[in-house]
Amino acid sequence: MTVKTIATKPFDGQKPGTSGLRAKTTVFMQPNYLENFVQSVFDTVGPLTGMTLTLGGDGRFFNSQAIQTILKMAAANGAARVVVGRDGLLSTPAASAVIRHRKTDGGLILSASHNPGGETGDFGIKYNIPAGGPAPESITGAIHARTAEITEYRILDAADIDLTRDGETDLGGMAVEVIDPVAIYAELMRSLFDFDAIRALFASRFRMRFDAMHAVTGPYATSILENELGAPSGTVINGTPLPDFGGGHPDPNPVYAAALMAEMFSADAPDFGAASDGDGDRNMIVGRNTYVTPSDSLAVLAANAHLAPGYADGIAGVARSMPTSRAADRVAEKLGVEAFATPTGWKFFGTLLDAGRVTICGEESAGTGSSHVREKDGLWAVLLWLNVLAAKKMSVADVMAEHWATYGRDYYSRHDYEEVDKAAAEALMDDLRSALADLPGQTVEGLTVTEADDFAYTDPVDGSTASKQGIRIVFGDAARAVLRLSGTGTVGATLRVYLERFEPDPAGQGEDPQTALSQVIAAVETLAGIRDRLGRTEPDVRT
Ligand code: VG1
Ligand code: CO
Repeated sequence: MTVKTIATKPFDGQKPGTSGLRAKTTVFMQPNYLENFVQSVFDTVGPLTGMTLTLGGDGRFFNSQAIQTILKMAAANGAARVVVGRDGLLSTPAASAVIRHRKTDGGLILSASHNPGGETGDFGIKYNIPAGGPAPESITGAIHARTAEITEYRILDAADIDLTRDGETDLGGMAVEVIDPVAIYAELMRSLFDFDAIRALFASRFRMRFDAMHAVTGPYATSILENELGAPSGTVINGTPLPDFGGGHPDPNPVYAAALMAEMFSADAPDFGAASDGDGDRNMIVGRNTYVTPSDSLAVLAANAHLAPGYADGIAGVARSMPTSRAADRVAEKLGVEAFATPTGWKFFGTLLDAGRVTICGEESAGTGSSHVREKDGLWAVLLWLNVLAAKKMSVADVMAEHWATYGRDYYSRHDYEEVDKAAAEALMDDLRSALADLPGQTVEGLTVTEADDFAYTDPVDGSTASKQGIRIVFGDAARAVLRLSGTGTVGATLRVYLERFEPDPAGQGEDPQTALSQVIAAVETLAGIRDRLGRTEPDVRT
């Protein structure tokens, strides 16, 4: 087998966003596109000599081909070993668990996560560091710089490796080790949760529906929930990963997981419903007739984590992304632990988790996780909820009512305007940004602006900084709106508007969130002019 050195030219825009490099699948399939990025990663974190890497993806279209290419490139770059999930599959949290458990020198995860897949969908790739988390911006910046100057990449001239069977194969002097994608992850879950209590819950009349959305969590959920915890077969639906996710949009929110929502709000609804995204790091939690907003889920899990054996000693602190509601902060205050607000994207939690400052982290985008790995973890959140329900012997609705009675309720919703004109969206943000200084004191739609800024962050552990992370408009103690542009989309721009209002009085906690937030929604419209500027009358998604 010979190593080939292939001449190449840089592609524009190989810049990792909120979570890795994402682009249309057809863009990734152009000759040299994937190869350039992978070589740039290897040049940045290498030389690979003697290194072991973890490799896997969410199974979307082009996953298998990309895995073969990366294996041959790792071998040509001198890596000692690559640990790869069987059939090229690893959920994002499982990849993080494998990196940590096997102490590999980081890994590559192939996924565009919640973005649709298939030939006409999206593909993506990211590098995770040896701690198991997404590379911080210092590394992604260096990788991007490298992509702009690359002239050649190295690849082994070899046949494809059989990844359908566990075991070890030699690839030009590098070991390719195929592992069960579920085993290490399942072992970790067993160490954190009271599986006996959850088993007893399933043995009672408790019914659950888990929608894997034809994405990577299918095998994980089937193995853990049905085979190990005794949930009846059929609990997991859409459990076979498909290259195009069955044509769906694998984003677990009330709009894209509409079928699960309909079932959970039907006369014969199960007790508990959940869904996960393309790469298994997001979760949606729904009780019978009760949708749990991700910001609330984070707060509930932080307040109740001690009920699970893995967190019985309590938690060190809680971190949330800035646009996530402040519900978790109130829990942290009551527990007497630190609370942090970071920019959007899991990579910003890494330093806090590594330093032991926080145990539980979460984002309003249906991402929750803990120090057990360095990624958000969909099935972990589902299992912690099950553990909490088993311990409290309460319904989801009752858990929420109790939580709000104790801490108050943060009405919350995110409105997404997807694939809008990029220039128009940027102009909207720029104009709002330039008006920020004049906003405090103004009264809009009956709400008075008390603070307005563009979120900037200094990491409390390593001092690194990030600016322009979202425009915040605060209306007194209770209400807040945040606007930012997505960093994961691949077409045009996506505007995210995050809306919240705090209601301490249980008598006022039973409203529909869209109604409860109507004043904030109207104020944002007046200040930002979304309808006119983006030519949209309605958001595409309301969470
Ligand atoms: C979105 C979410 C963010 C999340 C990121 C990756 O980013 O808002 O909270 O961390 O997706 O999630 P953005 O820049 O589009 O708002 V995943 O499940 O796509 O890896
Ligand atoms: Co994801």
